[in-house]
Amino acid sequence: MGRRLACQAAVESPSEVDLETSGLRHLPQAARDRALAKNANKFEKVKVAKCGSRMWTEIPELAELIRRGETKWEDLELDDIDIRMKWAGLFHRRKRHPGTFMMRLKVPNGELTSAQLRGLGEVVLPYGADGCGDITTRANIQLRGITMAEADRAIDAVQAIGLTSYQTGMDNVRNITGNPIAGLDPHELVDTRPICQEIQDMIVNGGKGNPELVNLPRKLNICVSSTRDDFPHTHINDVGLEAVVEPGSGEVVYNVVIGGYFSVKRNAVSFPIDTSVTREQVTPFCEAVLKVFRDHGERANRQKTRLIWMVEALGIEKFRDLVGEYMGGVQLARSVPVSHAERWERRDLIGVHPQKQAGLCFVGACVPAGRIPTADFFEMADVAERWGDGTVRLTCEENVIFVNVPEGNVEGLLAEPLLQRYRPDAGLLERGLVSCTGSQFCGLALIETKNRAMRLVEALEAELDIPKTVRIHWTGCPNSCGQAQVADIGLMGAPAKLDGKAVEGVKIFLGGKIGEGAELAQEFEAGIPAQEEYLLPKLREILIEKFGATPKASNGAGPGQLGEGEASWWGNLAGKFVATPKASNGAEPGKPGDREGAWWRTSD
Ligand code: SRM
Ligand code: SF4
Repeated sequence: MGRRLACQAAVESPSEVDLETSGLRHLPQAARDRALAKNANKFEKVKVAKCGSRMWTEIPELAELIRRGETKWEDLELDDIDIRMKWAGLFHRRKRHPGTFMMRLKVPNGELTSAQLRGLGEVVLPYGADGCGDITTRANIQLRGITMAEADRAIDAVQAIGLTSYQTGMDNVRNITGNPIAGLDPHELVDTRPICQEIQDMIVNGGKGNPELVNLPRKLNICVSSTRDDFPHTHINDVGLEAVVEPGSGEVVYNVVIGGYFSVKRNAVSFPIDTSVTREQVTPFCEAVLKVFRDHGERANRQKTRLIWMVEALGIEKFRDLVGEYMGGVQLARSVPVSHAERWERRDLIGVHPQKQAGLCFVGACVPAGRIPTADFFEMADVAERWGDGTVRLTCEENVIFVNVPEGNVEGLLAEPLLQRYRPDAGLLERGLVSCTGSQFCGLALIETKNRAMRLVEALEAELDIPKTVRIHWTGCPNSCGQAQVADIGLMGAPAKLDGKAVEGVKIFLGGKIGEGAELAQEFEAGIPAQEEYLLPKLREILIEKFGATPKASNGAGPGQLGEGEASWWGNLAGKFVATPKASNGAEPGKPGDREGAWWRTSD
């Protein structure tokens, strides 16, 4: 077993640190001191011992050793395989699917070309029934099933199509989100795509990785909003840039809000810091914020290391001054006041909509719980090329938008088999459904989410008339990746008891508002067993009492069941969302597997 496989011992004293390989390398002395302090959290110790960015060169070597049969993934150093690999975007699914990885990408502003869609499909194709993808709540893609033996090839494959998986996990910046209909939107102030791309290129050095920004005290989320809908949710990002018109010059500038985030311990809504930046200042500003965070952020109690904690400790004025200093002595402008006489109804992007370009449409299609079976990557690419301009957009609601579709092509697009599964005319619950990964793959989950979410939506839509879209968000634990607190109805995995025994349960949140006047949902009820026989009547009651739903005129169906002859529109996918042991999936290497053995086959 070579040096690389030996256990990287925790650093006992600062003098033992090898600065070449340590995560301390790009930190100033004060930040090094915090990372080396006795009270530094355990992830700081892992980073001091070896920087996660080292995996960019070590993964190809390790994968090659595995391919040659000289080692096994089980023999690799635990901190490398379970923690540091995340700097390369590879998340070991030790608890649910040991030996396989989820690969998280960066898709700035959620835009993908048909070539990229096919390339992503190619990455997961070899894994047969174990491979699939997900659209995430940051309008991003995660791929599943990747093995250590193929890890380097997967990384190279996504780099070859102009994407990257670097710096997507642990203490790095997450996918930069923008307006999903940027460039097409009659109501946008600016096209957010080049801005998101520029910020990302700064962070990850054009995809090659940027060692200077790999050791933040914690994750950080950035988004750019260009309309009153606030599609990328500035209020729950650590850094939100809101395009506004500066009345004096008529120029678009960006008001800055800071500090939104969710966690087990605290859920914070971002607040304005009385700062605006010009288009030219956007990326230098983000870079300065990241460096101030890196250099001044706490590295002790991990529950208190997100950006807001540092800004609260410094004070807003001191924070602004520091950012200006890091930008080379810039005096940052104050924010631009914004007021609107009339209310703005946040737009629903599902369905067929005219673009600002005459004669062209965008078509939002509902992807059931955000899950993309491997074959659908290829089909999406074909459909986008056949009827649109060959590109698609992803949304934070885990859906897909086909863009630049000539009016004359809309009918053809709507008739595609893919759009019978990814429906542009989805029901008023399905179109508002968001679900995190849940226990199928996520080791932190308290409950299964996606499959359950789909079944409940189907049952509720079958029995209720619902007057308007109700946004139901599922999140498998209090980390709230599924953003339960922004939903009309948020369902969060939580403990519950049934006949004195612990069972999977949920906490229900109600009343989240997004867009203008955003507010977090408040806890409504806790301890509800997640089994459908308990949860379905509870949701039915909430929909009737709080959202004006009415029972459908009899369709012959019992409550919570489909009526006779009423086909389940997602029936083909219905069974594919629940974990089963991975032992045999019937897939031969390199071929899509027989779905019978797939791990998302229904079993509960
Ligand atoms: Fe998340 C950790 C999935 C968006 C807050 N999140 C995780 C991990 C990596 C845990 C793990 O190792 O298993 C999950 C991977 C599961 C898997 O196999 O997919 C995971 N998070 C997700 C995704 C995929 C949920 C989804 O189904 O869409 C989202 C990926 C976004 C992306 O493309 O990067 C995702 N996570 C979020 C969001 C929502 C957002 O960004 O708007 C949040 C809340 C907002 C925030 O971060 O402030 C979120 N995830 C967390 C946290 C709590 C962070 C904290 O400060 O405490 C954790 C746990 C942690 O970091 O310690 C976490
Ligand atoms: Fe996993 Fe919890 Fe995030 Fe869901 S909310 S993906 S269960 S960490």
